[in-house]
Amino acid sequence: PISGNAIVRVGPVNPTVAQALVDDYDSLVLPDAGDARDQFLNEHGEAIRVAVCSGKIGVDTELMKRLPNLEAIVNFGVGYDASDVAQAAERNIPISNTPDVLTDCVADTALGLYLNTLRSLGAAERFVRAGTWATGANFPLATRASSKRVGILGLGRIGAAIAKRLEAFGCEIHYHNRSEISGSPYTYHPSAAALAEATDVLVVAAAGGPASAGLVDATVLEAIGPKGFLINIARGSVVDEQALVAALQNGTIAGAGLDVFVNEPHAPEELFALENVVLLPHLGSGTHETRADMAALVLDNLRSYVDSGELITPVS
Ligand code: 8YV
Repeated sequence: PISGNAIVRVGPVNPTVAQALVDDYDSLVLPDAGDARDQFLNEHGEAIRVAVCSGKIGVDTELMKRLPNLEAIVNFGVGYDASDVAQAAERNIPISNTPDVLTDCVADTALGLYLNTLRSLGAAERFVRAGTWATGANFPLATRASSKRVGILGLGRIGAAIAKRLEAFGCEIHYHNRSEISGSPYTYHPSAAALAEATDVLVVAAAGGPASAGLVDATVLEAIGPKGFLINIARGSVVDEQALVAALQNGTIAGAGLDVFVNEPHAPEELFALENVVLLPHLGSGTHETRADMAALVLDNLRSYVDSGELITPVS
């Protein structure tokens, strides 16, 4: 049996999950840093078999090494790139995530960013609030959002839900994945640059982690071009953030809508003064309903693992 001192919470997690870990499991909580963390790991590291974490702070390389008997990682979030996935695979440590339950909300956020960015709705709202409209000034014209050619970088569950929504806006959908999806109604491109070249808006929906790091680089941004836009609801790491800042400052691309950043909760301060970028605080899945569903799925995975040694939604 897996007892409370074999389960550890790593980093902050959803309040419902945190409470259940205490009430139902009497589990341990890893101190954030310093001597306390070190002492904790010396004392409990060997006994820990299950780690519960989130997409923010996972079981990273160093921590995983200090947990020699770790058997499973239960992750809050569909993305689990904060954990050392390669080491977990080597050690046969399964990871569960929270797919499907958040797909609609993240896709809705992508559409919100898409409309906001092309139609400058955030800047337009600031224009009213600042009293500028009342002076008789006209807000500058924006870019049509309907009937665009949109490239989805990462046509997975979330990418497909974004594509479906964009189809209702009359958009023509293109995509790039590592391999072509047979039977997909959308146009495949063999690289991110080719996708950006063929479309007006590039929407990043790829999983984070080493395989996608820096995929949207200066070359891809040039391919998006001065009339094109970038939307990112995936992970900041998929985009070369310094190249993106420069591209927005120089007009290499027309604009961007960003829910995710490399060093969250910090967005690059150079972007704060730019009107051609919409900045959100990583809220893709952030609704009461979806966060409750994610919490329930995390707790179902933990319960199942404790009772039967099987996760319900392991990542492949
Ligand atoms: C979560 C996310 O809020 O699911 C993901 O991958 O990025 C968000 O839905 C985040 O992981 C929780 O920290």
